Amino acid sequence: MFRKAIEALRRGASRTAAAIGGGLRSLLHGRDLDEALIDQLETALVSADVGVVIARDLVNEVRTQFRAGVAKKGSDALAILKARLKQRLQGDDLRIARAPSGPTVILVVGVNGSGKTTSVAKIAKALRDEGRSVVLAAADTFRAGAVAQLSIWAERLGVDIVKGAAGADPAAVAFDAANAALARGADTLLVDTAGRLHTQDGLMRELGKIRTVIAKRIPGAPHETLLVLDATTGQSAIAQARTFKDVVQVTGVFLAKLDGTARGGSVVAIREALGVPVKLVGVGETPEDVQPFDPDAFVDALFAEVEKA
Ligand SMILES: Nc1nc2c(ncn2[C@@H]2O[C@H](COP(=O)(O)OP(=O)(O)O)[C@@H](O)[C@H]2O)c(=O)[nH]1
Ligand SMILES: [Mg+2]
Repeated sequence: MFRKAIEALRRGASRTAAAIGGGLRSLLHGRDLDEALIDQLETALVSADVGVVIARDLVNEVRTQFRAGVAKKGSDALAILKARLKQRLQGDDLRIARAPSGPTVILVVGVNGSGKTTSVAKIAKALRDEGRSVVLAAADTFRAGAVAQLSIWAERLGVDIVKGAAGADPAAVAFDAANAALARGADTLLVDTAGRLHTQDGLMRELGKIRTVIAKRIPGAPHETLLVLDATTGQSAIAQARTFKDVVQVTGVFLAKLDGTARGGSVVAIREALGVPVKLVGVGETPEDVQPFDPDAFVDALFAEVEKA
């Protein structure tokens, strides 16, 4: 699932890269390393929302190697940072889970406006382009217009959709959609849900109910629960992630709107805070604008501006 396109990932990370680059390029190029420079590195990482503790940890390694006389130049510092960052993001299985047989169910959750419905459309398109049959479940019956929004995507993409009336029980819609996916022998069922505010207990319970009814029809479902986070909200996205993780078993993060932020370092912080990796990133508003998350390419992209001569 999903072709790797490093160029699009670079484009998505370009604002963050510009911010980091603007701050660091002049500092690191051809300069000898000193303590003040190392402090500035730490500040740059914090402003990119890598997180204070992680930034300190990353930079401590630079400091240690500087004091030991191993790291001498700005470029040495950069090499250490990149290697450490890549190391931190390594070792996760970033594939989207698949059912061993029958439809794969992907449940998409997150707060209002984070980018859930758009992300559902993106995943649907990627699957459809692979020749897989997709059914969408419009289980966001809470917000007026949400069903219509997903219907428009379904029509444009030429995929099936199951929807209930406005205000219908979302779990009932999910149940009907699971049945439809089974009856049609669909490859994947994508369930769009309402923008649950993590403070609203009732809405969180509703999410639990959706999971239960789907699992009743399709054993092992949902196979993947993607939490959609809005990258532009930085640290508050991490707070949301923690709460969602307590309530539903999140198996991966879809980090939307990476293209719209200079705080793309939050990928690292999210990984750390949740123990769940970013699997997909959104890099624009059209259904094509989705990328599998590639840790090495991402770290290279973050520092691409610093390395420019
Ligand atoms: N720039 C950009 N905008 C996005 C991305 N994903 C979603 N959006 C926009 O974010 C807004 C909210 O998206 P929507 O899917 O309706 O969020 P939902 O409430 O969680 O379903 C819309 O205007 C989308 O076009 C992305 O990756 N990049
Ligand atoms: Mg929506």
